[in-house]
Amino acid sequence: MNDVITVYHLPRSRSMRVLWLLEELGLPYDVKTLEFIPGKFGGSDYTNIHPLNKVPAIKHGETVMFESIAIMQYIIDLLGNESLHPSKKGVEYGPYLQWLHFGESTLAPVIATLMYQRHFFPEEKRSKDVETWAETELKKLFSLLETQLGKHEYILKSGFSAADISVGYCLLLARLAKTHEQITDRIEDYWKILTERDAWLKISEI
Ligand SMILES: N[C@@H](CCC(=O)N[C@@H](CS)C(=O)NCC(=O)O)C(=O)O
Repeated sequence: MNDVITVYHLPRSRSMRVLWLLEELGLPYDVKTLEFIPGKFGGSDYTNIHPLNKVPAIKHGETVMFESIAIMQYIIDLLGNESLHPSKKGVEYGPYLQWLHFGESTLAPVIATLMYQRHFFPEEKRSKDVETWAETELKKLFSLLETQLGKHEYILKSGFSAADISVGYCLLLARLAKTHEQITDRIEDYWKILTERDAWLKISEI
C-alpha cells in the first residue's frame, strides 16, 4: 500500500508517539490537528475515525485505526525498515515488546490517574487514597525504569527502539501531570537524550 498515512493529532498528546515514530523512520505523513473540544476532541465528524473521540488515530488507505501502540506496531510491520526494533530472532525481541507495551499498559494509566487526581477533577471528587496509591505505584515503575536504564543509554542494550518512543512519551505526560518530582536523575538524563533527537525536535513543533 503506497498511501500516505494521515495522523489525527493534538499537540502534546499520545499522537506524538506516532509522529515521532514516522519521523524516526523517515516516512511521509499528513497531520490533521483536531479541534480541542473537551470531552469530544475533533467534534462529531471525528467520531467516524475514532469512536471514542480520542487521539491518536490514523487513516492509511482504507485502514482506519486507533490505539497508539497498535498503530506503532502496524507502521513498523508494514512500512518499517527494521531499524526501530531488535532482530525478531534475537533475545531482545521479547523484552522490546514488553517495554513497548509497558509504556501504555502500565506506566501511562498511573500517570493519568495522578493527572486527574491533581488537576482535572474538582477538589470534592479527588481521593487522597487514590492519589497515594498512584504515587506509590509510580515510584515503583520509575524505579524499575531506572534499573533498566542503569545498564545502558536506552531501554535496550542494542540501542534506541520504538520502546523508547512508547516510554519516552510518558515522561512528557509525567511533566504535564506535574508528577516529575518522582523522576530520578538517571531518568532525567534519559529524557534529555530523547528530547535531543532530531525526530523529537521536529514533531514537538507540530
Ligand atoms: N490507549 C490509548 C489512549 C488514548 C487517549 O486516552 N488519548 C488521550 C490524549 S493523550 C485522549 O484522547 N483523551 C481524551 C479523552 O479521553 O476524552 C492510546 O494509546 O491511543
